[in-house]
Amino acid sequence: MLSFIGIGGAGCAAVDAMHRQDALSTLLSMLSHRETRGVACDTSEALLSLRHIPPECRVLIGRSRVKGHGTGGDVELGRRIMEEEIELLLRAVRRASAGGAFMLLAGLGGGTGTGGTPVVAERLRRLYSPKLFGAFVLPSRSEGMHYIRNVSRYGREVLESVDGCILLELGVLTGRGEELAAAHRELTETLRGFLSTFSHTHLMRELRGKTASVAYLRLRAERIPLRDVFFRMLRDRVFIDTEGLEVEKVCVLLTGEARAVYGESFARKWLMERLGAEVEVHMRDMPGSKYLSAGMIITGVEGVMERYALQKEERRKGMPEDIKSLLEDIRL
Ligand SMILES: Nc1nc2c(ncn2[C@@H]2O[C@H](COP(=O)(O)OP(=O)(O)OP(=O)(O)O)[C@@H](O)[C@H]2O)c(=O)[nH]1
Ligand SMILES: [Mg+2]
Repeated sequence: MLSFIGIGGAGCAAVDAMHRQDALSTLLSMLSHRETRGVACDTSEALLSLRHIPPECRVLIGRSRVKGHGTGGDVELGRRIMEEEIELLLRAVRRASAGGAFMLLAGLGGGTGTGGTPVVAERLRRLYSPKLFGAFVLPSRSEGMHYIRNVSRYGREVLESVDGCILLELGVLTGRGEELAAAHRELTETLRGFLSTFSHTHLMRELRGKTASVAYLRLRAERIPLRDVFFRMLRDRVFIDTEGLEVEKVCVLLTGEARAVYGESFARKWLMERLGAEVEVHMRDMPGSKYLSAGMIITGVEGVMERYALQKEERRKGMPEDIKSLLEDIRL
C-alpha cells in the first residue's frame, strides 16, 4: 500500500483531489484493493480551504515564522520550517498511513515543497525504511525565473531523495497558451486519474529507480482504434516535452470494456516508433463498463531536468542590477 504526502501548495492540491470520492474512483479503488489516503502539509493557510481532505490529515506548519502565508519561494526557509516542525507531520502520517511505501507530492520551485521534501524523505527513511517515490510538478517559465532558479539549484536534491519519481511540466500547457490556474487543475487531475488507474504494486514496480512522466485519458467506451487512444494521449495528455529525451519504456494500462478497442499490435508499433521506446500494453477488462480509462507511464525522462539548468547568461539576468553592473565593470 502506498501512502501519499503532499508538501506545499501543488502537493496539497493533488492530495486533496485524491480524497475526492466519486463512483468511478470508489469502484477502481475497490478493484485494486486499496484506498487512496494521504496527508497534506503546507506553510500556507490555503491548506485550510481545500475541499476534500479530512481535517486530521491537514498539517499547517511554520505559523510562527510565516504566519500562514507560505515561504514566498524561499527554499532554505521551507527546509528550516520542515526540520523544526516535522513531528506535527509525522504524527498525522502515523495516523493515516499503513507505512511501507510513500509517495511525496510537491511542486518544484516553491519554498515549502522544494525545501521540505528532502527533509521528509530523510526522516521517513530513518523511521520506516520505506519504498519512497515522488510526484513533482515542474514550474513554467511564465511564472518568472525565481522558481526556475530554485529548480536549477535544488531540483536534483529533491529527485535524489526518492527512489523513483513522476515529473509533469506546467510549461507544456502554458506554452500552448493555457492559463496557469487551468494548467494546475489539468496536472492535478492527471495525477489523480493516473493514480486511480494503476495499482500501487504495478506503479511501484515501474517507477523503481526511474524518472517517469504519466498521462491519463478517460473515454466513453465506443469502438475506437487503440492507435487513436494513444494519439490523443500524446497530443493532449502527456505533460512532458519528450523531444530530445531518451525515452526508455512506455507502459499503458487500459481499464474498461476490452471490446471497445481494437488494433493493439498496430497501435503498439505506432507508439514504439513515435517515442523510440519499448511499449507494453495491459488490459483490465470490465465488461459492460461505459468508460475506458487509459493510464500511461513513460520512463527515462530524467533529461528534462537539464532544461531547468540555468545558463550563465540567464543566471546573470536574475541578479540584482548593481551586482550585474559591477560584473560588467570587472569584465571591462
Ligand atoms: N499542478 C499544480 N501545480 C501547482 C498548484 N499550485 C502551485 N503549483 C505549481 O507548483 C510550483 C510550486 O508552487 P507551490 O506548490 O505553490 O509552492 P510551495 O511549495 O507551496 O512553496 P511556497 O509557497 O513558496 O512556500 C509552481 O510552479 C506552481 O505553479 C496546483 O494546485 N496544482
Ligand atoms: Mg505555497
